Amino acid sequence: MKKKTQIIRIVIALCAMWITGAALAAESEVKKTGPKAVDPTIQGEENAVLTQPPFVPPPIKRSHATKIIVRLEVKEMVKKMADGVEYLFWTFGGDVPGSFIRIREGDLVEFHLANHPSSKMPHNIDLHAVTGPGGGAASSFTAPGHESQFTFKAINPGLYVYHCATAPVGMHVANGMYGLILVEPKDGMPKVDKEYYLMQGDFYTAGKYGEEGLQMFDQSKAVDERPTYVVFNGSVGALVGDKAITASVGETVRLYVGNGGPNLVSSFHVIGEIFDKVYAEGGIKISQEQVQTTLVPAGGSAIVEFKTEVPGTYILVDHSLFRAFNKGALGMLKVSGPENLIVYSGKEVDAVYLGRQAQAGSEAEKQVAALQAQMKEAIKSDPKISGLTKDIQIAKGKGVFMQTCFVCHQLNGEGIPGQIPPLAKSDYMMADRFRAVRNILFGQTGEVVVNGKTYNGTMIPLNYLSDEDVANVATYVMNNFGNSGDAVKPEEVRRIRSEAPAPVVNSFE
Ligand code: HEC
Ligand SMILES: [Cu+2]
Repeated sequence: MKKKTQIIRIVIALCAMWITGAALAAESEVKKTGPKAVDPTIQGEENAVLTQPPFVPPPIKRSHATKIIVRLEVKEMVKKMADGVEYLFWTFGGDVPGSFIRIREGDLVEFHLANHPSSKMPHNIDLHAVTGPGGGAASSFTAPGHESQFTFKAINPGLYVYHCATAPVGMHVANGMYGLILVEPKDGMPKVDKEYYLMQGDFYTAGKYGEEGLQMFDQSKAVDERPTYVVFNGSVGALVGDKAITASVGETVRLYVGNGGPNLVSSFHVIGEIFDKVYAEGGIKISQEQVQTTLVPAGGSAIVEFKTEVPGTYILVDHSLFRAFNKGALGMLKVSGPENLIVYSGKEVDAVYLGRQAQAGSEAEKQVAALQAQMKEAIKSDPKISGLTKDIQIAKGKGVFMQTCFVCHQLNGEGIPGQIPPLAKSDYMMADRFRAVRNILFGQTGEVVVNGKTYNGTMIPLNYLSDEDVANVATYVMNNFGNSGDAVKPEEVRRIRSEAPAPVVNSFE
């Protein structure tokens, strides 16, 4: 019941947001030609180079301030969260984290925020590099299919987070709406050989870690700060295997590390490296040297630098280790080049230590998917194995029955005379292979005749059960209590679930 009112409230809030969005958008159309400030220090004009993670735009060579035009587009898109797991990400520029923006201290930034017409939500941007109320949020509120423009002067150098600040802010950030903007100091950043961009984020899904399919955002997990996923660059394995970042022995590497949160603070560590220099919290001073682990606050950043001495695979983690090994906060830096046995000698990656992450990467993923498809085919055509899968389903389904159905239908499936119909030897249930599935997904109410007796009650939908649970419990009840029937497959449940609920049949058939 509480859930229902909550949903209604959310719907009302969304409508209100949509209306204000439309109003603001209309207003901004009027304001478009407002006065433009003139800044005498600005010479020329150029378009900002934006890059997708893990890449960083080239260093700025200019020795003067300029007017720099940044065009960023918000897109809501379904992308991979982990193998077999998808999520509707809200992105700045199509990626999580959003495009990396690099400008110079003193630049005048003409910022264009477009919201793709396919978006369902209005969005805006709060850049921590902006000095001014809301960091640009109010001036950039943009309805789907619209574009906003505002201008700011980059007064403060540093590595800054940007994020969406549209209500509910936590949810927009939890869906991936964050990125980094580097405001290089006037004299530039010291030269290094390699620069990369990575950003941690915590994600909250209705299903547990690794549960396949398109996963929904889970508000209560987010409020409780119990993330299902904690990842670098938007998905489990985004920086693993052949997607690892790379360097050669002897090169200096600089990582621009951000943390979008929305909740967790990151204890950023590279296993087997020591940060020669850390610019704590994304400031422009080297704050410490010889650092093992540096804190990256939610809504904050850090810059770390180190020289690679020994070839091999270096594991990037949030050293809150269950996040790394059980929730995805793990990446790789692959360093190639000649061995340096004086500094280190030993085997490369310990596959047991890293578990599944060690062999991940897109090639391995494709291989596994192909093999799994082959295995499914082989299973289908082998009657012995398909028999065993049915037995497994029955055994699992019993567990679901004991948690969910038995309170009404009773342990022996006999039901309660006059109130709850029996599942035991139920002619009604067994007349249709998917009747049990439909009952579970869509509920049933009104008169029903089971084994010659009439019942007139209500079974509420139990559609919170996963496709697998429904398939298993249906298989269990149809192969128990004196019934015997076919197994129901999770794919069949998924298909039925996606159909509109069949009209309830109050059968005297
Ligand atoms: C809260 C009580 C309740 C729970 C829990 C419940 N049911 Fe039912 N179920 C009913 C009632 C009441 C009816 C009859 C509805 C009507 O009269 O139209 C029914 C009808 C059915 C029917 C069709 C009639 C028959 O006996 O063949 C099936 C099949 C069924 N339930 C399966 C299940 C399964 C499987 C579960 C567990 C996943 C379950 N039910 C959980 C109350 C419940
Ligand atoms: Cu947003």
